[in-house]
Amino acid sequence: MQLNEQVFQLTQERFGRSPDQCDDHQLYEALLLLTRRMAEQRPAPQGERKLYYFSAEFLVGKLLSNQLLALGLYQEVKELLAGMDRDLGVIESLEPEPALGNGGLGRLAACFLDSIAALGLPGDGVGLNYHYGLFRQHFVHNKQTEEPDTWLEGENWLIPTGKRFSVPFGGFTLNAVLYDMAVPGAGNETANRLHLFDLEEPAPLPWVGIRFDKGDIAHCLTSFLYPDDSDRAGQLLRVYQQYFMVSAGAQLILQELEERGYSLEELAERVVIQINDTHPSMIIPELIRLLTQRGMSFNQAIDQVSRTCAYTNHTILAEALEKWPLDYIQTVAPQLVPILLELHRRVEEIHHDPKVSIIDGEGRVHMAHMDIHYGFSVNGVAALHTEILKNSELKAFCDLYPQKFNNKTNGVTFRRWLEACNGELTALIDQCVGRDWRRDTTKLEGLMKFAQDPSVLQRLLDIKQHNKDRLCRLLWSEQGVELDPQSVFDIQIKRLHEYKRQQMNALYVIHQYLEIKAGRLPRRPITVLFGGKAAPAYVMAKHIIHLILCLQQLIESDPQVRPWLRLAMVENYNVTWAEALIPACDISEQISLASKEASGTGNMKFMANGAVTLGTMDGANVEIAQLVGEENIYTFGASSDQVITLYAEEGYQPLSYYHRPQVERLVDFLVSPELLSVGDPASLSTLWKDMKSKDWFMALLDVEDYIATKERALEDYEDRMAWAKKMLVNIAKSGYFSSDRTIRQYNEDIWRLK
Ligand code: 26Q
Repeated sequence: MQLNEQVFQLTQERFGRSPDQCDDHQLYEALLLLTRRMAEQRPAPQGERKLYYFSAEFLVGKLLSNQLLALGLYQEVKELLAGMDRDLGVIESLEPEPALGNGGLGRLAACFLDSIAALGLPGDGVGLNYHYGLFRQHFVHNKQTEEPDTWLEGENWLIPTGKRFSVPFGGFTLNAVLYDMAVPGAGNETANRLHLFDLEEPAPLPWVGIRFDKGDIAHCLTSFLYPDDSDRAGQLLRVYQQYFMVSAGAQLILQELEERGYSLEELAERVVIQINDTHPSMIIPELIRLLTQRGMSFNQAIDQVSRTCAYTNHTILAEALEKWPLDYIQTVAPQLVPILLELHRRVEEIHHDPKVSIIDGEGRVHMAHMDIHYGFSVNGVAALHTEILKNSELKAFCDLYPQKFNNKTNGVTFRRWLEACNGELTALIDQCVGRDWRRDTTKLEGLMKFAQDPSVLQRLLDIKQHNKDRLCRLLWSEQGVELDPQSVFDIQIKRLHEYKRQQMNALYVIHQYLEIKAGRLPRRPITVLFGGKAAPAYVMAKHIIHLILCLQQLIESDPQVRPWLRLAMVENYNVTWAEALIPACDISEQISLASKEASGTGNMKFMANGAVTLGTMDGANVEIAQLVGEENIYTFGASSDQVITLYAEEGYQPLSYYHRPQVERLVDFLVSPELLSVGDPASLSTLWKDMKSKDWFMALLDVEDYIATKERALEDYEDRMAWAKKMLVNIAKSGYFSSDRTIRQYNEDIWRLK
């Protein structure tokens, strides 16, 4: 049946009317149902080995366009709608964004699923179906508030599978109900699955905001991603979530193994499990438990599991490395305790170094240590990050198992992060180098031929302007924020974290504010945009949001400053906002303290969309700098070696930097009468004191270099043709950062699927 006939039939059946009589919501629903069914009907890719990608987060973003593109229906649907005077963009804007992730780790998992499917590899995701996501962010009195994100209302992308697995907790048992999202491969006829487990009887909305009964596991386990873990109940809930995900996932794997006609002894040959950070690490003892329960010897089970599991590390921040007290596991999944003790004992027997122990002297289980001992691969997510893991953070392990360590520099899917979000740039690229870059993104290098071509350079500038205009309209209609599209757009969008140093960017804004107040105007108006959520219990990150929002209010209400400097923080930053912000960006802020940002992936998306990076030599910025050359990136700040030495010698003293005259007045502005008049004095002064006395992520160390470098970038921006050339080089060299490349490397070195 033709597509238009199918749509007709659907709307008739469901709404009793023809498509052109439907409102946008009805058309959205009809397209969702049609697309979901077509994706669901695609066969899975075949192979002798199958990958299961376990992750606490899958930040998939809106799916309608994505699925239509992958199914090859995008153009047809667009034209069908246009024929009825309707716009696919408007219809898709009605889709709620699935709230199944927080930041880079979750978005990476989504890009990986997209690439795995596009490469036709058999690989499914495994995670949880959070009913209210992380939270929906609002700003009230210049502070973040949190509300449940009710993305599941109405029709959605979940396909009920009818599969159920029973998960035994200490003292009670719950059924895990399986829902799937189809992941159709772009350019082929197959589809993988994202498996999301849920409770049988999930709770209705929480009482107030995001507060709920954390002890009511049977109804609240899948309510939120990363529930507040500032108390014991919250920490236990996270362990319950993790065990629920891996126990049900492990049972699914063994069921599918059997259905494919293989024996348990073939597990390692037929299955590979990628553990995305340590949240799914309990899959190791759980699989050992299930295998021994089915009659395999303990030694054999360990051997199978160790040859099946591979671990990806995404952080070196000590506080983000999970260590769960053994008594939590005793409460949540007591059946794992003897297994963990035995895994630990075997390590102790051979290695006498407490640095590599699984269970430490305080009875805490180091999840990453277990993964490294009982997995066959450990990878970092950018070259520098992997080197730091090998040479310092995990050196003791690397000495034991050098062959396990490998690097897989992150990547992003260009189908979403260029083709879908930046149609005009895509069309220009097609004109310049043809369409083949979709298959092999390194073909974007063909753009280098046009580095001196004024008409191509001018078109790059025009497209950027067009995207800035579009963003301005959206910010105005959605959030009532009015911006100047002729200004320079300087954008920092990412999770709120001290190491990412949004506070250092705020100090730049203060610098620029004071300059304008003193009558020294910038060459062109500057717009600084922020977006990001602070974890509900992360107090310092909330103080930083408060600072940014206070600065926004101060600047907005100052007629002397407002024409020259604007600041806006996007409310409830998410994938959908990123898709509008990234194509509109001139300067991409990637300013983490060197050594702390494992990779970053936003940096790659910005680059592919013609933004120029202003960044430290951290994470994948290092690789970006190598690729584009120093004239096409603005780097500054202490090197990772210097930072690592400073920490080791406890040699950083913020006060000595604070007392520099240029720095002191910026920091003191936090408690100036101007800012105190719009903000909460307690919050501002806490941040002010912390910056002077602790400044754990060394914003004051780099702030002067940062300001000077940003000023240089803004100066260079005025030579529009020279700047356009930098944009072109960035786009041309971005092909390396395609997640298709990353996935090919995972497959060649770790998964070996075909
Ligand atoms: C830790 C302890 C207890 C509970 C939760 C957590 C926790 C939660 C979320 C730890 C880490 C995360 C998220 C991490 C994350 O998003 N990491 C990012 O991963 C990206 C993909 O590799 C990298 O590009 C980023 O550099 C890295 O910050």
